[in-house]
Amino acid sequence: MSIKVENEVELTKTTCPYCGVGCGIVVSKDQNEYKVRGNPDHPSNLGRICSKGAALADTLDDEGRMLQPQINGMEVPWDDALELIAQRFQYSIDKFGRDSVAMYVSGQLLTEDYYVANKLMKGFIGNANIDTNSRLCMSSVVAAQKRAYGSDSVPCSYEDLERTNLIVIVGSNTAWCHPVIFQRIRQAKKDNPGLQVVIIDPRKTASCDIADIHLAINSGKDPVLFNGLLSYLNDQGEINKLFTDNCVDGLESTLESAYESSGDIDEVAKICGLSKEQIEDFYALFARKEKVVTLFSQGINQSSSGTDKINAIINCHLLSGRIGRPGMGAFSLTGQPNAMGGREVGGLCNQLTAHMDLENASHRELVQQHWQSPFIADKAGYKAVDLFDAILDDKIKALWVIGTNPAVSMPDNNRVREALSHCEFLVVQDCMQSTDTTDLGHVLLPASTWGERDGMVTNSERRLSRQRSFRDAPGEALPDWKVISLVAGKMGFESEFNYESPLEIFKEFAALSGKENNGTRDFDISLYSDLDEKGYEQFIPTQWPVTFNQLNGTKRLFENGRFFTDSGKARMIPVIPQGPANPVTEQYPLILNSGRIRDQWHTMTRTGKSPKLSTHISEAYIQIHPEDAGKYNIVAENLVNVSSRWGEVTVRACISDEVPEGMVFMPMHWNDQYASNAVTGKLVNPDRDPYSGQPEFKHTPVSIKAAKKSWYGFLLSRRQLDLSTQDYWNLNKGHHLWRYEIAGNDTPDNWAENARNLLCAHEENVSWMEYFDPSAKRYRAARIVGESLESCIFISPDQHLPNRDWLMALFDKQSLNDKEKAFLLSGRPGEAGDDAGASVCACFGVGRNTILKAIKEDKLDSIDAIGKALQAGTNCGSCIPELTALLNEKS
Ligand SMILES: Nc1nc2c(c(=O)[nH]1)N[C@H]1C(S)=C(S)[C@@H](COP(=O)(O)OP(=O)(O)OC[C@H]3O[C@@H](n4cnc5c(=O)[nH]c(N)nc54)[C@H](O)[C@@H]3O)O[C@H]1N2
Ligand SMILES: Nc1nc2c(c(=O)[nH]1)N[C@H]1C(S)=C(S)[C@@H](COP(=O)(O)OP(=O)(O)OC[C@H]3O[C@@H](n4cnc5c(=O)[nH]c(N)nc54)[C@H](O)[C@@H]3O)O[C@H]1N2
Ligand code: SF4
Ligand SMILES: [Mo]
Repeated sequence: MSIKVENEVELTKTTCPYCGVGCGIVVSKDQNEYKVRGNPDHPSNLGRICSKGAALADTLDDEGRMLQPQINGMEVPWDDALELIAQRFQYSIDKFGRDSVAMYVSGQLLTEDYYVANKLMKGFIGNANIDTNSRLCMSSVVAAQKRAYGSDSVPCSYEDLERTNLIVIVGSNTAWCHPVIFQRIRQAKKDNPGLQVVIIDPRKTASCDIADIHLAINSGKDPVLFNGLLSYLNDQGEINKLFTDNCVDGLESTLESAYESSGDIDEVAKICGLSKEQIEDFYALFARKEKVVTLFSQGINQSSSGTDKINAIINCHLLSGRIGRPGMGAFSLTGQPNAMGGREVGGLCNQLTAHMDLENASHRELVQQHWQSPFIADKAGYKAVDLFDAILDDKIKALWVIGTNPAVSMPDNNRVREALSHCEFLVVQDCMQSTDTTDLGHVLLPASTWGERDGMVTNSERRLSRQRSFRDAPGEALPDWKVISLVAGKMGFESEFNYESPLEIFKEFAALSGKENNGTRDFDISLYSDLDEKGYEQFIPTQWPVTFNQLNGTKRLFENGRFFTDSGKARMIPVIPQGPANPVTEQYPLILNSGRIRDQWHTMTRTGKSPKLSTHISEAYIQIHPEDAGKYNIVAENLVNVSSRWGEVTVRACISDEVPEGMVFMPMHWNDQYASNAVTGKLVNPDRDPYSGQPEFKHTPVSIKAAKKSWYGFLLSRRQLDLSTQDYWNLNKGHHLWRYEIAGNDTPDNWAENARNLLCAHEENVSWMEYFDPSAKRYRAARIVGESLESCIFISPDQHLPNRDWLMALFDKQSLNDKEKAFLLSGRPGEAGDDAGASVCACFGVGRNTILKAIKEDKLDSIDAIGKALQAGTNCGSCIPELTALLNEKS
């Protein structure tokens, strides 16, 4: 633990556990209350944080944590669980061969955890059947960068965003997914009026708030756009001859294929669904501004041709020499907090540790020697989607899942669930007791998590930072590296895994990175081979490579024009744009695009616990264009059945022209813990990129149909209830309450009895208010205990139900006044002004109606004015795009 005491308050400097921005944060503990703020000294965020970071303290309680190892649902001592895992893994190896066991791990592990897992699998168990959720996220970037640069290197720094004149954001909703980078760009625009921003995304997202140009490109057509740009740059003489002559291979063939495949600007415009003027403006801007950074993320990576798409972008930077200099480069945003660290330790099944190659015999020898291991894997293992297929094919008999929730996050999810259920021996190591994956595990292992664990992470700009613990893990939870090492010990490798601390592991890893390196491999952190306790404790966030020659790390790669290919030159890669693997059909006419929302993290195991974060968007939904809604008879707020060849889910309709006609969008977050049937992955096709194996999460053909229910309703309760028997339910954590949206196929005979059953409200001495209109089939009831609202239920045969916000706010009150009681069952306050509306600013809990009212009555005309009047938007700034939209709405 690293705790400093200042004015009696304990302070810990650590790193946020969410996105790949990797913000430094300071946690303070005053008596028993934790507070979180941005660390002004951390170079990646300079004190800023976003709504998720700001709400981290809400996730620190022990509710829902896994506390004890379990075998088939029975709590057992650690030793029994470890023994069983070692035995069952050994049994599989002996009986079915060493390829019959596997691990599936996560970009949210710390570098030390990740290193130890890889060492165990690739060196001691002796196969490369260890893959990670980074396969779903970063693997196409790895493949594309290796093709272009000879190494998986991200050339840029965040600082380049402040030193550039054009930022092209492709397939990234930066405002919601990398919010602090978005804040840096917004500030950079203020400081440099010459800085322009182009957003390329089929949807109009919150990120468009800072866009000078938004190109709402047709799904998947980005390589056509970038091939067109490549030919345009060449035509305009924007080729950097000095650079391409000396530093680039593959120019001619790449140009040739770009000319052939993309045609003239008219054709590019047609294919991309954009106007000729839009394309010309974008191309001219790129050509004119020498300093260009292209930021990209999952709208590019998660595709059946993601690797090519990334190379199409890199090609433009190589041709124009816009790389290796301040303010320039193709910049991949990493998703998870340690997506980059995972690649450093060789977390993918086709990598070897420290950016070495499985196919390279001398690399294998070097790693094996460093590990003193009996084996070294010499061929790639199963990539994520194949791994679950291999379980169904009975090739994998035992699987150990650590720090990821594949029962929610994998594509073709019904099949993955089938595989998890089919697996003869499934170990799940997680910090939470109930997830869709732990529910299927034979052995469950409690892991410590953020706040309790110590180690290293690397962010999008190659910056290593420390996560530091500041509280004890609950129950018997242990750090991941410890658990893996203990199992290794039980398998007979005690002396090679007898680590005492993460520092010991980190030093071993750092030493390996420098071994016979001499500048031949990009990843080198050998300066840390001798790091001592104090150095590790006081570790200053630093960008790799960091060696005795580069003591302060490295801001930018390729400054000398040398790359890590055999020739030392970068490679341009000819890209022939491919269609999606599964185009839309008559039966499935709409494209399903899926991704993220502002305030939830992945499968919600932690952010779902925070009322602050759960009020922004409270229910699983599908975004549908008004024309499509009309075409398929879907009305706003309807429940919708969404079907694909792979599965079906039921979610709420959100009708919006922010998604283009022909496309629907669904968030990836909801799962069986929070909704009856809303796992987006159940719909997603299993298609993947041929080079990287990364799945196509952004394009699955689907159909939509209104889901007719005989009644709809909602229920608010101070106690968590079990509504799993309802036909439709969606759970959401509010302040002092649980909110359930419900709907049913059959109308109950006796509503009063049914409501009491749902609310578990059978006690006598509570006051029970009820309203029932049998002819209109409307039922409403509230349960008052003492003077405070304990629960309420509202049922209707249609979607005409009162707004939930005012009722939810009543749960904040210790006692209701007479007026509130009188209006309670109408679901509306006596006066309109009393309803704050849906949450917009998560930090200060400011609602939509409050903001709209203040804009109108106090004549607020800017973000600053709203901030001064209501505080909204003044802490993390994540809601600024929505405040802008509200300002525009009133005008
Ligand atoms: N709030 C929040 N932030 C997160 C996460 C989270 O769960 N919640 N997760 C983190 C992780 S692991 C990751 S990987 C990142 C992901 O960060 P992002 O990649 O920014 O997030 P997504 O919402 O998956 O997708 C980005 C955008 O791609 C667009 N898109 C879809 N198809 C296309 C296309 O054909 N072309 C183009 N140009 N765009 C397209 C989508 O409309 C979407 O707006 O976020 C990280 N940050
Ligand atoms: N439809 C759709 N699906 C997607 C995507 C998409 O865009 N659309 N994106 C994909 C991408 S990019 C990603 S990265 C994945 C993410 O998907 P997952 O990795 O499956 O999602 P998480 O919810 O982050 O899962 C992390 C798990 O680790 C647990 N955990 C937290 N801390 C610790 C710890 O310290 N130790 C251990 N052992 N466990 C811990 C959490 O409780 C949780 O169960 O989803 C992918 N799936
Ligand atoms: S941008 Fe937000 S979620 Fe990402 S690291 Fe920073 S505070 Fe955490
Ligand atoms: Mo990701």
